[in-house]
Amino acid sequence: MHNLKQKIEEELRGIDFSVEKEDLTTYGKDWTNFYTVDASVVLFPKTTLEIQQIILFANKYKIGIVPSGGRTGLSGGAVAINGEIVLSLKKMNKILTFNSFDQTIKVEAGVVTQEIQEFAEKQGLYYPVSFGSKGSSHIGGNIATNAGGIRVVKYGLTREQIIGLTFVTGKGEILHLNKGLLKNATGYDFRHLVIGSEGTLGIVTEAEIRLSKQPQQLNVVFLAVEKIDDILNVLEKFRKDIDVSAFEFLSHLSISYCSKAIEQPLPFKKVYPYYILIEFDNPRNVVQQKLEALIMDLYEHKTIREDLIVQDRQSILKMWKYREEIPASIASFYPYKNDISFKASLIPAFIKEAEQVINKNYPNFEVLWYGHIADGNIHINILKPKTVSIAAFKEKCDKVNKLLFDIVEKYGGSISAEHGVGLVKKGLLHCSRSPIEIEYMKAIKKLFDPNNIMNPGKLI
Ligand code: 2HG
Ligand code: ZN
Repeated sequence: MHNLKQKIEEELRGIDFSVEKEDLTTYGKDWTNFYTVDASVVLFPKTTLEIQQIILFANKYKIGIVPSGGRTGLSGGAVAINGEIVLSLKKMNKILTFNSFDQTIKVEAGVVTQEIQEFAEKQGLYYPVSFGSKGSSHIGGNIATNAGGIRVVKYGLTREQIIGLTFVTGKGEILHLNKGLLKNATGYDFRHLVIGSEGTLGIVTEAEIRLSKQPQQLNVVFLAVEKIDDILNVLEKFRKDIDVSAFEFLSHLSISYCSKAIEQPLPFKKVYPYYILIEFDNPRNVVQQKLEALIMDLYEHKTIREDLIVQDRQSILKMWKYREEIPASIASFYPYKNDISFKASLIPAFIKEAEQVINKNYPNFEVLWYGHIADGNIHINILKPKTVSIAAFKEKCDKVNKLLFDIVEKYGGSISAEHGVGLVKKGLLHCSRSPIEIEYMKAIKKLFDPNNIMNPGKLI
């Protein structure tokens, strides 16, 4: 918009902003590949009232707002491509209150996920939601995408931790949703509508979070297996006896990229097609016998080939690095990402079918398989060969993805388990949601954001 800077200076007086090119490109995008940033201005509000002012301003001039948190998203949900205002939550980064009786905290939306984990730990409590980008991602972004990560199998998604939200709608109204209550049966729960709405209905400015009991003693078991079916067999047997808090799988190619990047030698001397990382938090003396019997049984049935069991904090962190650092280790290869989910029991059947499509269509591309298999979530990353142009690579992957999503649809899966739809999967939303559902989504968006100010062009 012509004269936007001047209008901001006049009408949003006191709110920090920047039109520097470097800031526009930094704050105008997330970790997604393949988009060209085009942002008009970055605003850095410090309060809910300032955010309300910005939303009213955007409505007045019919200009879009892209909310921007830690910018670690992988679906283009926080990319400005049409000259939007970028609203960074970076300066709303305070932990506001801690209630030790209720075991809850209230935070501003720009607090980094890991800070919440560390704060909880200092209070003798636990914030279980975790993933590789926890050191940069903001809780506001986690809420906008209903972030999942590694411990969903035991503790649930971000959704399960949130008991209250302060939210400014796309019309500029300030709502206090659910007010920190555990039980509240008073009709439509807008909190849950806002969680996962990808900034398309308004902006979360504060959140009340329920903390969990600290795990008694973390243990990690690292296993090597030959087949996908073995992974599911291990899961089934483990779950009978032990309350797992994470159950991840990674293919050999995934761990080899990662081990090089983190300069940590591979955990086993021999090479195996797949590895499993299991975390559980029962005290060792309680599960020791069960664990030994279980591992023995798995060897006897040739379900596993090698094992490593670690218990001290340093070794546990080291084991987790093999999994959590995979995305960073391949970031320079323009990975074409897939983040899909199924009922966990259907995963082997899906993988077998998907592998056929992938091997046939990408005979010369490297494909990495990994993910949080116990909660049904698999990540498939296709790496761009150096000799193929970015545009040709994307075009090819987009085509193959349609075939892959047909299989996802056939197995009743989701095209986005945890990264969100954003720009990347918008055109394929119909693979997971029915036309009636999409119509309702559009109608709800209109109700909260009649001028289509909030993250326009994302999700629907
Ligand atoms: C993870 O599980 C993240 O590490 C990123 O969700 C997944 O890189 C990916 O595809
Ligand atoms: Zn993930």
